[in-house]
Amino acid sequence: ANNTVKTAASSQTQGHNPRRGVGTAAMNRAILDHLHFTMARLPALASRNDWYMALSHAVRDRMLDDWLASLHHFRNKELKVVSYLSAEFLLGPHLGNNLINTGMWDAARDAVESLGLTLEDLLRQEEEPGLGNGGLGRLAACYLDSLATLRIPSIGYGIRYEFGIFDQLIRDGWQVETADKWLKFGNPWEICRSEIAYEVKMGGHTEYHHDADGRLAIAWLPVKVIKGVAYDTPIAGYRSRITGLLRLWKSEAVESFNFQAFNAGEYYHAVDEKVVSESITKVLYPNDEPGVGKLLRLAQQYFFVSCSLQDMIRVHLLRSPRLEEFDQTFAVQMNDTHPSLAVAELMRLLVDEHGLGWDAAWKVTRSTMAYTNHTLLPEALEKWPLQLFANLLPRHLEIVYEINRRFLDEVSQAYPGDQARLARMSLIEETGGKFVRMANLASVGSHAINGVAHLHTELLKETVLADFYQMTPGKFCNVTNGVTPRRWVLLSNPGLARLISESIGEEWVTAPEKLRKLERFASDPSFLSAWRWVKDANKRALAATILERTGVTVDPESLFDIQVKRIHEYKRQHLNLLHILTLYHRIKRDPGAQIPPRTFIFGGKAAPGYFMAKLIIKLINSVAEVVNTDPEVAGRLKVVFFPDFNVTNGQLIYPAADLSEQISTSGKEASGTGNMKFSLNGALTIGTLDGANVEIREEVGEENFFLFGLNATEVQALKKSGYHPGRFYEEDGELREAIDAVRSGLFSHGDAGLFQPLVDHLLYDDEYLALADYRSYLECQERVSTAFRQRELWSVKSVLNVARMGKFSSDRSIREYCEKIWKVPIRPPFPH
Ligand code: CJB
Repeated sequence: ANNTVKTAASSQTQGHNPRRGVGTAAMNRAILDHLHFTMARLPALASRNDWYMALSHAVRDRMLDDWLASLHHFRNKELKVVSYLSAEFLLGPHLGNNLINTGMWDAARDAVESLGLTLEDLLRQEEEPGLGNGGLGRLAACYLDSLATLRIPSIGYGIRYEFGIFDQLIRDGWQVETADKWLKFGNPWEICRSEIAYEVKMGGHTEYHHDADGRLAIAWLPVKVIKGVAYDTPIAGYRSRITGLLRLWKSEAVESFNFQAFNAGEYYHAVDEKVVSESITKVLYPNDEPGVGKLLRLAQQYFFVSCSLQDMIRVHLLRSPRLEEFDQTFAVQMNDTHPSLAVAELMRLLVDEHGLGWDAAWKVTRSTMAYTNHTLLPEALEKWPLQLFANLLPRHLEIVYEINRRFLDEVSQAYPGDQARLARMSLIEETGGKFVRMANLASVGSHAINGVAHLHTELLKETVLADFYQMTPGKFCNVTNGVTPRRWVLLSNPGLARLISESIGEEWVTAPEKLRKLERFASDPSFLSAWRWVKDANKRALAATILERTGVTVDPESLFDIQVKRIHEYKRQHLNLLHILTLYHRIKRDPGAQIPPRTFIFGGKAAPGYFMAKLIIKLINSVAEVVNTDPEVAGRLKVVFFPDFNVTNGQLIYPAADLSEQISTSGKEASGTGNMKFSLNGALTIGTLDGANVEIREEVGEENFFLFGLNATEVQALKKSGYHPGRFYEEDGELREAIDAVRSGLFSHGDAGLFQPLVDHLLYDDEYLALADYRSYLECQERVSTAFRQRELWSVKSVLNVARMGKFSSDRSIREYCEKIWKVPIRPPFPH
């Protein structure tokens, strides 16, 4: 900003405004121009990627007017900016979504066709930016869509990983990870802002001295300084004329050549520096719900938080010189604890670099920051070994100690003599090795703490953050997750979207409560048959892709029973398997058994180091091999593991589901968002009372939801009274039969040892109570089968599911964040 060159044009706030045509002819011209000028290709020699790039550039050009106008809001003192800090943004492919949101789909399709290509082909060319693991990263992406759609000035800040989440291959039934080279062919959606760059210090030590005025000054003498460079991606709101900003940081060496080293002949040393600096943003850690951390991950978290806060301070100073008012410029949301170093870093920037006193800095830090918790799994609560923290961030450790000292004073005043409470609430864990507890840091440094579904927030208050809740109950609130209906219906299920819009108009896209109007069509036979026609077409499309990717032929008439999500024991893919095995045995025993044909589809990645999850993938594939080739169940059961579940594949899978599997142990899934995508696309849910399932069931009606299993209270009680999974095995013949089959080597070519670890885990530990819920799950699945035989009634339930899912739009979630947490006014919708 300070090196802006003054020209006649720069005095106009809107700057140069080259309106670009969005008609077919203009698009056609623009694509050819980009092929020529950007890609330097002759049409006759252009590859599919060349055309994809040319089209994407043409689309991006047309997003820039709105974007540049939107960026202007950051300088408008009247508008608070939402800053969403997240280590993950699982965006999914841009092109299709941008065409939908900007309204350029038809023009682009026609232009592409006039060039002898198909839009479908070019859409397939895009490598999705998989900069996230699963639910948490995808939630961040849905929220960016809603922020822009609701015209709220916002910046998503994160990390530009060179390698995102790994690609999953299945070899011999096992997961094999390969590097995700999403940048291989170039990324037309980002703009590198080399002049927006910040230095980030790491390591070393601190020194204290008195400055000329006798004041105590603190100097942090790092051993390393790394540069973060901004890469900006425009996020189109749905027909809102607002384009949001996603700013991702890439790490670089401060000087790409260290000339001193170079001159001394240490050329390799100089290049090493560059390699080390660039390694910070090299790769996404592929664990969802992570365990004990690694130095590089801590460095990643600090790096992106520091760049983001420095950037926010720069923007704030364009508005006002008073950093005490920082909270009027920004509302900062920490997406889980990954960005929670922001609390200490903002304190450091304000106190050490901008000269604020501690109290003033603490006041503004707290009123700026808010924290969303996404998990109750104790092993997933981030904590950093103290020594590792001290080595990388010596100054931050001092700040954490000072925050802790003052905080524990408050705790002991509120609860005199309660040593146990002090130990639990301390930012430092001292029981067996010292750790910095990031959830405690985030909680202390925030004015608001929220869970992501009603049940999750209640459990949060009762369990992991109980002490914090008791001390400051007013800080806690719930914001149930939501998903964007733009990507997850309009883009991924155009057939359904068209049918809905023809029946009730288009308003539902931004006002999904209007979906309720569908209820009256649930009794209209011709509507129901159109509804079924759409679902069947989606199933046929998925069946074709399954054949292409796995070689398995599935029957689109069969019940598509789908579980797609990360593979984790708490999500209980193995419970699903036990059901499959039981059906298999029932049919073998009684070929006349009344079981409607089912296709079981699984998808999801396992963390590369999570042995049990990988073994579950192997077991799914092993069961598939046996079931799919057994003539006695031919035409009745099929099992498929759909490889490489990601956003792109999700867009194909959710619309094709009849049944959505949401079967986690109650109390373990914070919310779930796949559950929402399925139901919004007309699948019925079989699920436990967990996460957002509870609220989905409330909305769609209990008669339209297949409920089974223990609830969270019962789970806790059973665990407390001493859970013996072996007893369920002994007492339930069908369960025994299923487990014994796995144990006998039936699915492992006679190798009885292969699945032994999984079987032992179930029989002797079964932390997630799969055996306790087995019978209830089976009975519920029988109700599903019965219901599916009455196709008409099933379709009614399917329509009612969609009609009543309005609550789960991410627009509603974002409005709640605005009201309850960010104190950002909700602007009226843009008049279309
Ligand atoms: N979640 O994906 C993650 N990663 C984590 O580290 C912690 C939680 C998931 O976040 C989603 C968004 O809130 C939730 O819907 C999901 O239940 C939770 O597991």
